[in-house]
This record gives sequence, structure tokens and C-alpha cells, in this order.
Amino acid sequence: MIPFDPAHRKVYYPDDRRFFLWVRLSILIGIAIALGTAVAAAWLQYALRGLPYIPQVPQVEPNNFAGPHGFPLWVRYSHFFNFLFVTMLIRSGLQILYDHPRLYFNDGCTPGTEWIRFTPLRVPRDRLWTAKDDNRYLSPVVGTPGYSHTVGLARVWHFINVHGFILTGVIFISMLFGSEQWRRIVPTSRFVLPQAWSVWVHYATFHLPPEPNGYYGYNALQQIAYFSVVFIFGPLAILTGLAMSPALVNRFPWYARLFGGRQSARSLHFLTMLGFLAFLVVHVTLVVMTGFARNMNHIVLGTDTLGDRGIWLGMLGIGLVVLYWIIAHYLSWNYPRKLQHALKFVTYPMQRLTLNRLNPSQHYREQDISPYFWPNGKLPSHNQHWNELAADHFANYRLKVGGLVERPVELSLQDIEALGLVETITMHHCIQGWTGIAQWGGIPMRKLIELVRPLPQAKTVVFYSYWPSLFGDFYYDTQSLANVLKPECMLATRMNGEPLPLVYGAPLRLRVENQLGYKMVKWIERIEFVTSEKEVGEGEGGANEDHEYFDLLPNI
Ligand SMILES: Nc1nc2c(c(=O)[nH]1)N[C@H]1C(S)=C(S)[C@@H](COP(=O)(O)O)O[C@H]1N2
Ligand SMILES: [Mo]
Repeated sequence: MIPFDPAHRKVYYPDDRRFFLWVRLSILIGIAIALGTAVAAAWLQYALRGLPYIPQVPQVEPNNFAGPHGFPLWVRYSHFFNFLFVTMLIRSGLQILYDHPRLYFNDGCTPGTEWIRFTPLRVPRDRLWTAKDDNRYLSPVVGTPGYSHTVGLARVWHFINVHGFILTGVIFISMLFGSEQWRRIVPTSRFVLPQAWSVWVHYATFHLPPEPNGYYGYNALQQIAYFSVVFIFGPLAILTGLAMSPALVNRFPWYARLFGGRQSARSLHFLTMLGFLAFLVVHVTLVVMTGFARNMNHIVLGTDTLGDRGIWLGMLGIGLVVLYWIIAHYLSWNYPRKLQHALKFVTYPMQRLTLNRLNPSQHYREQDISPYFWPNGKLPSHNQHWNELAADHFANYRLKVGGLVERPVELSLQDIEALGLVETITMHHCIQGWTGIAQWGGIPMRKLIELVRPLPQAKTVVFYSYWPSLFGDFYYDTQSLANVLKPECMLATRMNGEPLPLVYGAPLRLRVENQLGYKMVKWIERIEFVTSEKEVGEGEGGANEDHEYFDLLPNI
């Protein structure tokens, strides 16, 4: 247990740390029916006709076996690194999931419509319940970095490790097709399905099918399982992961629809993870049951021998993976700032070349507007000045715009709207994982920039809020001048055709559609043009970047 001071303890180690899992009944019934049918069919066949015949794999003579066999060095290393990266992706992924512990198939994330939930709490409707209130604690034994409100660092591990995962996959698949090894896992025989069924009948009725020596070949079900993991789960995890990028989805909304929507993509991403986990459990069980020492020698040493060296070296490998989890936990809690910067180093060059260049262009229709929209951030209701302004509907509000500009201004809400009110219907992506579609009315940031004329050295725009963030400092965030000049970046005064509600940021909030929600400051008090985000706060680019290690450039 990390020694937290009381303020941090409240955030990272809350009193309510209960584990809870709820799954929609219809989904449980669906799974039970599907599994039950497959098992029942197997038993029926066994009862009526006995165990189906599975052709013996020809007894292999190692010296004259013609097909691809054995486990070359690259297979063994890919196997190890894949295990290392996948487990870290699962651990950090669970931590991200626990920041919004509900999964949906609708993009509005309406409470009560989730199909699975990892929180015992129902969303109260009689008081303000923000998405951050809904966050759950995850034990560091299961998640990286563990505890609660650690999505910033969880993303660091997720996005750094995904590079390793993809690289391993690319090397493995290239080598697979660069050699004859692909024949081992790509089903080419038309008998593979019926044979896989026969193997299933064996397993489902608690029989072991005649076991081929894995050094030379696999049984049909095994081949299909390996094929699925490599060619279906892997790519699906990557593609559904991409479907959660605000920059990508706001440029190409059809991409998320390929998966049935943005939340459906998030659900599929989770289900793919379950697929990997289920595979892992079955795979390890069968490795142990069908000749543990020999199987371990295959994959660890690359030999078809019977000694126990493979077991010991394999255990050492697993130990290294666990050590990696422990080191990740240690680094997260001792060098979080360094990790945050490491992510910049790893992902920003690519983001700048690709995702960050995409111009938001969403065209949702009015009927797409979400019936519910999760609020986030605490209302500035303890700020006397804001309260007074709110009391007469912000008639006395003056937005102050200054810093490195030729013409500092103070603008009332009418002045702002007079710059040319426009409306867009867009999808909001919160770092926690939830989304919502709403119509926003306001003025493009471009208009304000034309009015105040930033000096040439002004490269960054700072938005200050009336109210503190999670740890008590004032909420602010920054944008590059280049990004606020993109289409659909606006200062919003209206939501869904009404003046901006208090909860959603009245009198004024930012909308930047190609990035995550925390960049969109609500309850804006003033705007300042500066040379760099380094001059403000702790210099990371915003309150969340300073204190929660979120990224400066969240296109993903
Ligand atoms: N001032 C301020 N602005 C803020 C926040 C906050 O805590 N304080 N939270 C941010 C986050 S994390 C999100 S997701 C969006 C939520 O906007 P919504 O309440 O309209 O959904 O506001 C952003 N702007
Ligand atoms: Mo957010």
C-alpha cells in the first residue's frame, strides 16, 4: 500500500472499494443457450453414436517428416513477447475500463442501458452524479497502475505496450508467411470444421482426443483456435481500439459505425480481451494436461525432448513477466511525470503525422442527439463571483481575452454570439470511455482570433475556468493555436438549442472535437494567448495534465 496523504488517499484509495459485477440477464441467457446447445449436441452424439473417429496423425519420424515443424527461435521469442505485451495490455486496459465501469451498445451511454457493469452503484437521478464520481477502484494486483483515478498512467502503459504488441505481431506474421510455418495454423483442409467438431465432442464429454505431437502438427480445433487468436482477435483488438480515437472517429464517423458504433467498438474491444483471456486459460490447461514437460520444451527450448529444463526456463519467463508488472507499478507511483513524458516521446511523432492532421467533420442528425449526456467536473457553486453571475443569467458576464494579442477584449455573451453563432452536432469522447452526442451552438474560435489578432509569438491558447479540478487547483487547459483554428472548434454558449445549462459549463465552454473531453474547459472565466503551455501551471498543458498525467495531445 502506497503511503498517501489524506487528499490523495481520498482520490486514489476511496472508502468504497467493493468489487462488483453485473451482467444483463438476456446476455447471460444467450451465452448459456449457445454453450448449452454445443455441449448438449456433443453429449447427444456421444450417447447415440459414441465418440467420433479422429484420424490418427501419422506417427512422425523426425528424420523424414516433410511438413513445417518445430519451433524456430522467432516463434519462441514472439510467444514470450506476445505474452508480455498482451498481459500488460489487459492490466492497463482493465484500469482504463474501471474509470468508467460500464459498457454499452449505444453512443449516448444512458445509465441503465449498459449490458455489463463493474460497479454496485446505480446512477442517482435526484442529484448531480458526474462521470468522475462513477469511477471505481481496481486492486494493483489486477490493474496497472492500480487504485482509482489512474487512467492517465494506465493509458501510458496501454499505448506504449501496444507498440510492442503490434511489432511482435508484424514480425510473427511476416516470418510465418516468409517460411512454411503458416501451414501449421492456417486451416487449408476442407475437413477442418467437421474434424474440429469431432474434437469438441471429445472435450465436451470429458475425453481427450488422440493427441498429435504439437511439434509436428495440431488437431483441428487447436488449429482453429490458434488461427483465431492470431488472425481475428489480434486485428480486431487493434481495429476496435482505433475506433475509440476522437480524432479518427470525428473525421470518419463511418469507421466507428463499422463496429456498430463507438460504444459497441469499446464493448467489442473488451470482448476481444475476454477472448484472449479465455484462450489463455484453455491453452495453459491443455499444455499442462497433454505432456507438460515435452510441450514446454517445444516452445521454450525448441526441442522435442522430455527433460524438465523447458519447465524451469518457462517459469523463469513467467517470472520476468510478473516482474515487469511490478516494475510498471513501481514506476507509475514513483516516476509518473517521467512516464507521462515517455508517452509523448513514443506517440507524438506518429500522432502529428497522422491523427492530428485530420480535420473534424461530423454530421450527426438531430435524431442522433443522446437522451442523456454524462456531466463531468464539479460545478463552481462555491465561487461567489460565478454564483452572482449565474443569479442573473450571466447578464454581467464578461469574457476577458488577453495575453499576447494586439487587441485585448472583454466580451459579453451577446458580443460573443454577435461574432456569428453556428451550430454543430458532434460526439463527445471522454478519456474515461463514455461518449455522448449533442448539438453545440457558439462561435468558431477562428472568429475570436480574427478579433483579437494574436502576436506572431503567440502559439498557445489558455482557457481558465472558474473552478478547481480534482486536487483543488484551478481548472485550465491549453490548445495549440493551430488546433483551435481547425473546423468545429468553438466557444459554445448553447447546448441542444438552449442556453448552456449550468452543469454543462455555463456561461461558456470550449468544444474541440478532435480531442478528448478534458481539453474542453467548462465555465470559462478568461482566455489568454501565450508562447507555450510551459509558462502555465506546472507546464504540462492543463490541470489534468499537471495532476493526473493526462496527455497534452489526446487524439487517441
Ligand atoms: N472547468 C472544468 N471543465 C471541464 C472539466 C472540469 O472538471 N472542470 N471536466 C472535463 C471533462 S473530463 C469532460 S469529459 C468534459 C465533460 O463535459 P460535459 O459535462 O458537458 O459532459 O468537461 C471537461 N471540462
Ligand atoms: Mo473527461
